[in-house]
Amino acid sequence: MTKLKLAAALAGLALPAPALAEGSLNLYIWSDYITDAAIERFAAEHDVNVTVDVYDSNETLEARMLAGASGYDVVVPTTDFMARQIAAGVYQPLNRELLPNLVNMNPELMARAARFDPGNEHGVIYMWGTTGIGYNIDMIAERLGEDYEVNSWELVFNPEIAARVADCGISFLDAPTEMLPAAMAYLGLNPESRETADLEAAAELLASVREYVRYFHSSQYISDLANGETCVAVGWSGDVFQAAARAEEAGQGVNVWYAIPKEGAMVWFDMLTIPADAPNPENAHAFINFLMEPDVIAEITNYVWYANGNAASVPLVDPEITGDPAIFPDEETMSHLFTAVTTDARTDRVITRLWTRVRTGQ
Ligand code: N2P
Repeated sequence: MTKLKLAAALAGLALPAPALAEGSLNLYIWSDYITDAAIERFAAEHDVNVTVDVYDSNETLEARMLAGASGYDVVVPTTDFMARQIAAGVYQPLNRELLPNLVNMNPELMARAARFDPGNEHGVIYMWGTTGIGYNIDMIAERLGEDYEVNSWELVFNPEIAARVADCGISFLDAPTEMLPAAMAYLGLNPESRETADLEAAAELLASVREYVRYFHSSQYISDLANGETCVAVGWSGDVFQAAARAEEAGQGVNVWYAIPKEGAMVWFDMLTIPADAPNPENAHAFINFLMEPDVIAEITNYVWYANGNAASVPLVDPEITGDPAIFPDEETMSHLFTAVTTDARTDRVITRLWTRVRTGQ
């Protein structure tokens, strides 16, 4: 808020509607995905009031977007969801003239994202990562033996093994389009298939371990893993590393780590996009351009532990992060990764029906 606006607000004066485009920016983003420092820096440099709301599922974001008039200027869908939202007219094409920092982006990664958005017309990669297994090293060793290596989905999908660790707390993501393909990978099915029979087989597997799952939630697990409240979480790479970092800082002897299972894991890209009806499209572009400044995005990666899509930022990222194949997958790890697949309305209904069954255990 400028001094003038602050003075007016304190005096209880009604402010005229912001006449200048630089008035505000409303961001809707995944929880635990950006730093306050970055938001404050953008607000100060651009003299803009920034509001931030958070979500932890693509389904939640999609419902807001399809309802329209969300009031948001920048939102961050994952590529598979973004593709069908683009088809539904939810996002505006980006104005490249307002995004000179696009030159900093990694062309190979942007080409991957372009499979969901030809020409990268509507989105820029924010962060990307994998969906794997977060775990408490000591609690697993106590239950499965010092030699047990966490490198397979069996830890959560084999009922005999899951049963042995259930007492220290297993959580699953409340994300059917990620949990079902993970189960398919474990079953040896093609995890990119969306055939009803394959989805059903996956749901049946998940139902068979349901009794060992303490909860389904897509953000709670960060603090639970960090505090030792739970010992296994199917979760997103950076979130698990955030849990590990928090645990280390707390110094209570909780050791958390992350594994990309050998049967394969999903790699996904989260995209910066601008809703078609964004109230402040110029600020939205300015913000996306700001997030493509190498030092800005490197600082965020250093805090959220997700790989970004900005090639120019890599030298500024903590070597502990760039050197970790679980965060910046090497060729070998990449070869085990499968991608998210955009589903149509019919398949969506199948997935929703199966997921209800999995969650309720019926
Ligand atoms: C951040 C989770 C973002 C990853 N908490 C989901 N695509």
